[in-house]
Amino acid sequence: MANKKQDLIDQRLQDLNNDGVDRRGFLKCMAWAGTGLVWTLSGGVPVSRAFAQGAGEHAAKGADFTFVQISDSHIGFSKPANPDVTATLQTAINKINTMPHKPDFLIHTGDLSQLSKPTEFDTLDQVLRGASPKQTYFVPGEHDMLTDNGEQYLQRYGKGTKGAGWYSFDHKGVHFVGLVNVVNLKAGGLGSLGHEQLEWLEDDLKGRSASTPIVLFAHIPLWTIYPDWGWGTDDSEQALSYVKRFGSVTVLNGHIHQVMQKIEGKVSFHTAMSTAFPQPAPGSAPSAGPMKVPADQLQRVLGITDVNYLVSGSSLAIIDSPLDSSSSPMSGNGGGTDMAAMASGGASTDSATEVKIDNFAFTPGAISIKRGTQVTWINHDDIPHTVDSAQGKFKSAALDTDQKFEFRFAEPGEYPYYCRMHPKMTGNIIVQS
Ligand SMILES: [Cu+2]
Repeated sequence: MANKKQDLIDQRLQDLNNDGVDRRGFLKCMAWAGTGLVWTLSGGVPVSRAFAQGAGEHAAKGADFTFVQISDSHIGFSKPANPDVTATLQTAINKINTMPHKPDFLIHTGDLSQLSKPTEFDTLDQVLRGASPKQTYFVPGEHDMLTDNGEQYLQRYGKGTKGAGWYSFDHKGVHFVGLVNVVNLKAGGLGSLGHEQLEWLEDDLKGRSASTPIVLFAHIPLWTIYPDWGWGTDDSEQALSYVKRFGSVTVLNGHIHQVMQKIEGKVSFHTAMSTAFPQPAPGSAPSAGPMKVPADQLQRVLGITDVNYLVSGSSLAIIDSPLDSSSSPMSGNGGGTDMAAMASGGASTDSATEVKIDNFAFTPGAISIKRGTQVTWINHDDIPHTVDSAQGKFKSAALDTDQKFEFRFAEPGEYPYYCRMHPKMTGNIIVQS
């Protein structure tokens, strides 16, 4: 059975590697691993081509400035998909430090930590202190919002920002906007920017010349990649409507731990690799989550994104570099990937009072219980989840692997709930009278 699933994943990878276009012909290019892409915006016509060795240096030559995006470092994660995420972040920083061109700054697009623990943020800070660019611009991921609704994140990384941590700045003629789409997520929904932030964004962009290059960055993709896994943002259309009049817009996101790109008019969308662990391609596995690859393959599916800006010619090049690019990219060769998320137990005879969290789902998803029953949720995933009442009646802490949450239902009624980190995960409890 595992082989069937493996075959499916391999096939999917192969399809994507072959034509780089998904079934809907929607994506211009999707580089799964070990490949990079140079984009050139020339006279408003975007041209993309796969880049060969050395293209990175070529693109950087003559660039007005460059910066590097890193993402999803998940400091604190220690599961089999990558037992040492601090080491791979360090490798990423080393790679940045030895680039032939020195980036002006770094952008970190969120999930700095795994569980928002002070020690995790401390470790991240310590590694980043060794980076040659001294400035890093951050936006939070849902993993940075745990325990305190992001207060600690704001104290550490959000000084001078608005709301939950959004802000803008200018660099050598380019206007950068950091957006936050991981707070106040609603049951069943996707990432969300919210009314207040959208108002601010509209105001922030107002009055800027249409010739100003714009870079938007946020954790969850600002385009709908795969809604079943929550890979999109509910109100991103509204945000994008404010940048329509600009001649060059670049949108940089993380969250999905793999490279995807799309060009729509003057807007280039791009997601970055993680420095911690890969995730499956959309729909190629039962759920999102850390994907275990053979140890010698890991650094080919982790990486950084080098963005080269030629302001004068309104030209940009985005180059994804895996941490290890020493040999050919990983391909679906049968001996390859192994879904960590699949290693879950099969059907068993649970009592109705226990709900498992497996593969980003509550199982069983809906239960009917007698009043007074205590329900226990247990997280079997390698990723933390929460159990939040949609009506505000109960709310768990972030549950790491094997951690539990219990709640006794004293009153009859219906109790829909969801995971506040992954709002597509929903469940329902019906308490009989
Ligand atoms: Cu979750």
